[in-house]
Order: sequence, then C-alpha cells, then structure tokens
Amino acid sequence: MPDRPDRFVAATVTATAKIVVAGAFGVGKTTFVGSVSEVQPVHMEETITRASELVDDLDRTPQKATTTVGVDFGRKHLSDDLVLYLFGTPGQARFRFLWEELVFGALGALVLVDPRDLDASHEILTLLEEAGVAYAVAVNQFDGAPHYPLTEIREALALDGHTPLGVCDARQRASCMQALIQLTEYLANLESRP
Ligand SMILES: Nc1nc2c(ncn2[C@@H]2O[C@H](COP(=O)(O)OP(=O)(O)OP(=O)(O)O)[C@@H](O)[C@H]2O)c(=O)[nH]1
Ligand SMILES: [Mg+2]
Repeated sequence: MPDRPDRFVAATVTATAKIVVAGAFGVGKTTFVGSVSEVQPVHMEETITRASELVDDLDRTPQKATTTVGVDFGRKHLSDDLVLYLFGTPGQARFRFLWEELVFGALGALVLVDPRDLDASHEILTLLEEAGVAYAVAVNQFDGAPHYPLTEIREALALDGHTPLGVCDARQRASCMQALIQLTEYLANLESRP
C-alpha cells in the first residue's frame, strides 16, 4: 500500500478494474462510494426540489436532500496489487441515457438494493443482464427495514444461484469492503474460467 493512498497508487499495483455501483433511486450508492473511497470522492449531487416529489419516492428516506445527477467516483486499493475505480450511477430513471457510457469497460457491478422496495431493483438487474455485465448484489440494510432471509431476497430478485448476495451498511467502510471483496472474488473466478 502506498504511504499516501489518498494521492498515489501503490507501485506494486499490477491490475486496475472499473467497478460500477448501481441500484435504484436512493438505495445508498453515493453513500457507499463515499464510505470506501481512499481519495476524496467525486459526487455530482443536486438538491432535490419539490418537483422531484412527483417522480421520486422520498417516503423511505425523508432526510435525503440530494440526488446524483452525474456519476460518483472513488478509488480503493483492494490489495497491494489491485486497485478498484468505483463509478456510482445516478438512480433516477431520467439519467438512464448515461447507462451505456457508465458500464462501458466495467469488470463488474455491485448492485445495492433497499429491502423496503425490492421491486425497484428489477430494472437495473435487467439493464446489467442486457449489457452483459457480471454483478453481485448487496442488501443495504436501512435502519428499521425488514430483515428478509437471503433466500427470500434471492427469489424475489430472481437471482441465479451463483450470483453473490450479501448484506451491507453503506455507511460502514468495513461492511462495504466485504461487499466489494465478495464481488471481486466472484469476478476473478469468472475471469479464470476457460
Ligand atoms: N440508515 C441508513 N441510511 C442510509 C444508508 N445508506 C444511505 N443512507 C441514507 O439514505 C439516503 C440515500 O443515500 P444516497 O447515498 O444518496 O443514495 P443514492 O443511491 O446515491 O441515491 P440517488 O443517487 O439519488 O439514486 C441518504 O440520506 C443517506 O444518508 C444506510 O445504510 N442506512
Ligand atoms: Mg447517488
């Protein structure tokens, strides 16, 4: 690890990967990228206006004051030799036109889901399937949200048996790291397949 990971990538790094942090509106993507990034993350946030109340479901996150209108960007050494570049997507459907650019060249995606609205995640999962981007899913366990068994979540999201599925708290660095490690181990296995 470099002495100043907030500035320099380690000289020992031999591989870098673009990872997309995706998910429906307000599931915690920006929070996640901010929790794990070792550099000051780039956030393109705009204040949510009253007009947004008509299209965005703000009931579950009444404290949410901003929404991503571009991309979140962060960087994290996963080990001495591997650096992840993290791209958080905007959750609002009106930014879907950015989608192709955002997933272009991505090794994989981490899909955050809110257990209070699993149905909202179907569109993103379909987009990733269509784009051929491998993904893992992490349930962002919001305070007071129902704790569903992972088998039920897997079924509700119609995930394949091999798709990694875990739980995280997007505000907690260690928890986010676990989700990223689960994703990259899965991606590494896919890459090493003949
Ligand atoms: N309790 C709790 N709140 C969270 C968690 N993750 C995010 N939040 C809050 O939920 C709100 C939404 O988080 P964001 O990180 O902006 O979500 P997002 O997915 O980037 O939202 P969009 O970019 O608008 O789609 C914010 O007010 C966060 O503080 C979590 O794990 N637990
Ligand atoms: Mg965001």
